[in-house]
Amino acid sequence: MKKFLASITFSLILFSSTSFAHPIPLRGVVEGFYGTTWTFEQRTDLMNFCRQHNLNAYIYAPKDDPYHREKWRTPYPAEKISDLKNLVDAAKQNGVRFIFAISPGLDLNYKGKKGEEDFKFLLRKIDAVYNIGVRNFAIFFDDLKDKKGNHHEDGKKQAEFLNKLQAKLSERFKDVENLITVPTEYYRLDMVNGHGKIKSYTEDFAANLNKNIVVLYTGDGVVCEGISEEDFQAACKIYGRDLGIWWNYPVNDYSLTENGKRNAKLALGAIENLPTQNVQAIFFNPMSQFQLSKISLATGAEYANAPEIYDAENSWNKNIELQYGRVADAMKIFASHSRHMENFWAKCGPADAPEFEEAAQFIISSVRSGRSYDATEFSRMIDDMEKAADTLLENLTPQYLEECKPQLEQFKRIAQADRLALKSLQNKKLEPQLKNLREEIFKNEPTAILSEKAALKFIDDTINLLDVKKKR
Ligand code: LOG
Repeated sequence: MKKFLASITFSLILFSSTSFAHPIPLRGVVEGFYGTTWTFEQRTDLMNFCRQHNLNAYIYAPKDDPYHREKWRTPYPAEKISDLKNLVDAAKQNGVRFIFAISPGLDLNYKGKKGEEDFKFLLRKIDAVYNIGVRNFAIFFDDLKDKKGNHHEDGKKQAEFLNKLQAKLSERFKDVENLITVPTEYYRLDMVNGHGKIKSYTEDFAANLNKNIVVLYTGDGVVCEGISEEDFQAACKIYGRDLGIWWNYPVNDYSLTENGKRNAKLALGAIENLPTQNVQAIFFNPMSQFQLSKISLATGAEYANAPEIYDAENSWNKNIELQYGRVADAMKIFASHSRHMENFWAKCGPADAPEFEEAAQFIISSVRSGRSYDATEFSRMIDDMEKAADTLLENLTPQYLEECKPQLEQFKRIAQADRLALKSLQNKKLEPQLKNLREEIFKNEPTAILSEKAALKFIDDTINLLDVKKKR
């Protein structure tokens, strides 16, 4: 009976949720990050992932594929074309639109003889992938600013160029879908000046661009905490059409170690704070760490399939369980300390380990004001962190481990230092090893970062509080 009731409830939930769900029409992944591109094997794996999570599109736009941007005129070598063909086939088999993007803006000529020539180069490039089955195309004009942060683009010329391409493509091929683009001013606060007036580039681009061309933008900033319904409507209003979103999470290409070779922080949180109404398209820009991107991507897929009822926390837990099976609990602990991405211009992703942060702050303030506190639960959290790091270091397959080993080792060091910090607070005396351990955390090359405001901060807060030398 119980089982029966449960199944009725379950179908009711399913029914009500599906009747509520309005999937975003075009939803998927944009491989649009800087740095090491994904391999063809990984991309093929992604097509399967997209089918499983009901994502229907993938944009091929790796910034560091020279043929995509720097050498956009140069045709792909035969070998690369054959790799692309296999990928396009895999996309088709999995019901995923393969969208081929070119970023010609670095040196594109729009007008005159050179403009004609460049138009032909572009068509040639498109023909080559049309012949292997590609039916969706995108032209991106992002990141064309000079060192001073100014760009010299002409919105009208760009729009006319795209219109001409769109017309040409639909004349030549009956089966090519509408173009997708990203303007040069691709975040809302860059589309307007200080007084809220629309800048001339955006005004010209928006006014002249064929209404069927899908425009993607990244929110109020390049990497931002969310897009409210109002912010989204405001951006759509600027463009006079419903926009699509290029969402810069879990991408971490702007978080680099000192030697610039590795991503310092992994973005392992859920997608959150995105609008639910009138979104035409959503594309998540991932990390070069392919396997680890799947946590956010799976949550993003849930959002995209049912924005109105999406529950980020719930989705995050569920998808880690699906992906990590018997080490899911350990992964949840590690991932919870590596979700928030922030630097002087970027801010995105749920807070790192909020429960830990709260407990740590409570203890620090208790010590400061001479109040007593119970650290049993906090101490257990620290033990669990170290255990989680060990479990993952021992059990993750090499494929996963190669994407997060420095971060896991760092996580372990931080947990050990947290334990010493707690002991120091309890004895009101700095443990002799604590400062060394703290230094080691940053001495390790490459420097991996996590939990800056929670587990890492607890060490620093403790040292600041107890370091007698510092106080003098
Ligand atoms: C690039 C993107 C990069 C991302 C995050 C867009 C439209 N373009 O600042 O390739 O991965 O930021 O660093 C970008 O977001 N530009």
